[in-house]
Amino acid sequence: MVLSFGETPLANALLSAAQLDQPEDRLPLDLAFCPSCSLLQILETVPPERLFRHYYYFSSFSRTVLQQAKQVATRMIQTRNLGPESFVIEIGSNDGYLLQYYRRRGVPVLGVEPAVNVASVAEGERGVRTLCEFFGRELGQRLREQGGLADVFHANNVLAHVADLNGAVAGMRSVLKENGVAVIEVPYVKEMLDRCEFDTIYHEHLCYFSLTALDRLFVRHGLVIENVERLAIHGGSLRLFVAPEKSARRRPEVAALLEEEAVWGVDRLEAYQGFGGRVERVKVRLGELLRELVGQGSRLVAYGAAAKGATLLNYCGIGRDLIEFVVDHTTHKQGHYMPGVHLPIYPPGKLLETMPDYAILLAWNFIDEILEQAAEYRRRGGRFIIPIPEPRVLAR
Ligand code: JHZ
Repeated sequence: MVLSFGETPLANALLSAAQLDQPEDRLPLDLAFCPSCSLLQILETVPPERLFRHYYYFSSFSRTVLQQAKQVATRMIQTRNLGPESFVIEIGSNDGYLLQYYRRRGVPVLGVEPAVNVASVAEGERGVRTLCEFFGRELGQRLREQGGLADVFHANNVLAHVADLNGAVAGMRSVLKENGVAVIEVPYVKEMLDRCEFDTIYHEHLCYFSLTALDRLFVRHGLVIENVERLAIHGGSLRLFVAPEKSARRRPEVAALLEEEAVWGVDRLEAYQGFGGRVERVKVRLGELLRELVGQGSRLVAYGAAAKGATLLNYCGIGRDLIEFVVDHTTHKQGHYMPGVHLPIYPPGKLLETMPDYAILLAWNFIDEILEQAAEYRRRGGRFIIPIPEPRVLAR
């Protein structure tokens, strides 16, 4: 065991006003390390049907996410010479934020997205053909039998959510062409530890990946990590290029990062043990800072009704006694309440209407984009608090 958050509500289980006085489920959230596969993981598996059939997270609400999606699609189309004869699959394809860029260039696509409300936006608003199902061994096999083999297979921020990881990777192997490539993005565990990004831990995220753990996973299914890139998105991610064993050529970058991980002790418990203490210190310091500001008569709110915000607010005990509301520009989240702490979610315009003194940036991973949007709030004297890795008030 590395860290225990006790019992917490589900991070994306936003509440309607009518649900506020109904009992809310709280489930254990404990982080543990497995020395035999060197995987950091939580111990509770919430049934995926419950987490993902109706979802509040729409990838297209971030400009950064869209820019990155467009770049990677353009790059894959160019480097792989993709055209009308090619085929691209994405699992966890959300609202079609990525596949739309292939589709616009005439490359046939298929999204797989279990959230009914999100898949319907992909189909209806972006014309992205989407299977509203969970991807796994069986669906991979079925697509293969139907002849739907992929030149490119994307899985962005989805592996951590999958309970049957081996099933999903076996399914991926089934649908990949022999010369196809899977492009996989995952938040990087090393960055989570180094930058104390403890709030990215919640029930949806079952695993926190190192390259070492992923390498062991793919090898088991006849797949090889050919290349790895570091991305800044979501607090620091890895982008892997994975290919079937026979066609794969491993680049030196992979061996170099595996070596780096061996040096920091990726497969030893000691590399993870100090994390719990550092997380506890953030909780204490953030609580002290907020109480001090409120004690001085300041008014506080939060920016970004992110899932990670739910972990942070609930774990740190930041509720209505300290902050007034949360703003978020996702229209689907507005009018709802954050789980556990029951803070109401409003559109960002509420910042200028009410001019609170401080806004805690819960979506710290989009700091540049959000500061740009909130330029007027800052110009009028509003200030941001960045909670991690060390709680601090941002300079004006
Ligand atoms: P954001 C999500 O986590 C969900 P979350 C998921 N579980 C996952 O794996 C990770 O991403 C990687 C809002 N916002 O992306 C939009 C603004 O209001 O950090 C979002 O509600 N204004 C699949 O939920 C929230 O902030 C803005 O300008 O922790 C950001 O949520 C921008 C850019 C965002 O992820």
